[in-house]
Amino acid sequence: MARVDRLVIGIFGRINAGKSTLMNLLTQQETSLVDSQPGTTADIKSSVMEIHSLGPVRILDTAGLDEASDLGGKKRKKALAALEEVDIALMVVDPVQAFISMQLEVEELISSMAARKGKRLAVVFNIRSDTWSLLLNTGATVSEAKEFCRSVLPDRKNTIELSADLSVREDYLSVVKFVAESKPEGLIPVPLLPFLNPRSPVLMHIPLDAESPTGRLLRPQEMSMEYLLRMMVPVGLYRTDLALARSGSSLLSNREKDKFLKFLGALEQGSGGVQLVITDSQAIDVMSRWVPEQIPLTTFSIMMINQTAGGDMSLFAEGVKAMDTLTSASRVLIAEACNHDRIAEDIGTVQIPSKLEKLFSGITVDHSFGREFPTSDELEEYDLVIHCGGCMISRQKLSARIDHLAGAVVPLTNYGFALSWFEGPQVLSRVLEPWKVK
Ligand SMILES: Nc1nc2c(ncn2[C@@H]2O[C@H](COP(=O)(O)OP(=O)(O)OP(=O)(O)O)[C@@H](O)[C@H]2O)c(=O)[nH]1
Ligand SMILES: [Mg+2]
Repeated sequence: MARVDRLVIGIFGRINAGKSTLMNLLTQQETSLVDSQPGTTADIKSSVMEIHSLGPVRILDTAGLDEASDLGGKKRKKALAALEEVDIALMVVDPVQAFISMQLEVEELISSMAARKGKRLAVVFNIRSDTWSLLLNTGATVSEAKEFCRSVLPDRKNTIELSADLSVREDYLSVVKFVAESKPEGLIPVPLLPFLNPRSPVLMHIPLDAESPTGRLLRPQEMSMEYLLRMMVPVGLYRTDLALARSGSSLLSNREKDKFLKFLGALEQGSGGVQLVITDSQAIDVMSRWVPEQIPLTTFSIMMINQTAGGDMSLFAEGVKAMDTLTSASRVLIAEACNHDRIAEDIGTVQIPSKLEKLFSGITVDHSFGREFPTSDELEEYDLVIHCGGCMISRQKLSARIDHLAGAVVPLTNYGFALSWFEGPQVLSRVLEPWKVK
């Protein structure tokens, strides 16, 4: 199950501007409810598709930002959170509605927030047959109404715009062309293991703990297997019994170690010897002792976060240094982006907290799961955030989280970094060595 790096396109605007009409035009089906009733869209409506000139995309239809009432406030909060996670913000403006109301607060909010968050803003003027006649009474022209709306754009020269009647499905191609022109530069997906050569073998160490679902491997394991095969890299898969490996009995643990070294030795016969061992982070204590020093070693979690973070792990490498300054009075947040029920030896809720507790007795450890993540204000109370590999969240979502953390000035690291840190500075620098992160 490979993860697809999708271009995320969000549709924003005031209520009744025609946002859902645009959603349906882009998806060529009744994805969102369209109605003359203001406030029809409440939650974010998300649709994934493949558009010929754009590749894989996720399109988000959002609620109008100007609905009064408490419910309207909740809708606005969700829509603005979505704005933080898009690559392109399509702002739908009905110039007639805007001109007649003489209010541009919503458009101003979207434009300034997009500029602040570094989002590409593209304006779609919805020239509707059902509202433009209202302009007649004012004596103004559609061009004048549009010019009025442009006055709130922070970067008028570089903001691209389209004028179309969004209810005309035949205009699909021109709207798609417009979206393609809005696509920001430099969105090239990062290879999973960019430093590998195609000939020498890689050993993947997968301990399959009690939480591993029967019938499939975890996403990072499947993704790396697919990547390695595609790259023509010979792959060896190995499962150690961690309970035996860590047992107090040296007889049992040595027997387990010998079996592993025998397998590794066989792979070493391949061209150039084993170029890398990738392990589940939770087994780094065992692997860092068993894998001979000359063979590079890293973890799936580090591999994943490198890709999700767009190939730049410097923030996580900097953040792990905060572990050196933790005390019993510290407060740590463990953020896990995937939703699964947590049993016995869960890394996020059991393993990392108990290692922290052992070193810093009384330390406070909180958790956030799935799509939940604290706001900048809530983050301020933390001394460190330890994030999972992020294989279930998009690059855009991670980057929005990083923005919140930067706002709160809280260091961020990840499971692979943290579990390696517990094993000491040499192990930490060893797992980072293949990535050339210090
Ligand atoms: N003729 C015409 N009608 C349109 C056009 N765009 C929207 N409408 C109508 O305007 C009304 C609101 O359209 P929606 O697409 O639901 O607007 P919205 O921005 O999603 O509205 P909310 O979800 O309520 O915020 C519906 O009755 C649509 O049929 C258009 O381009 N032409
Ligand atoms: Mg709508």
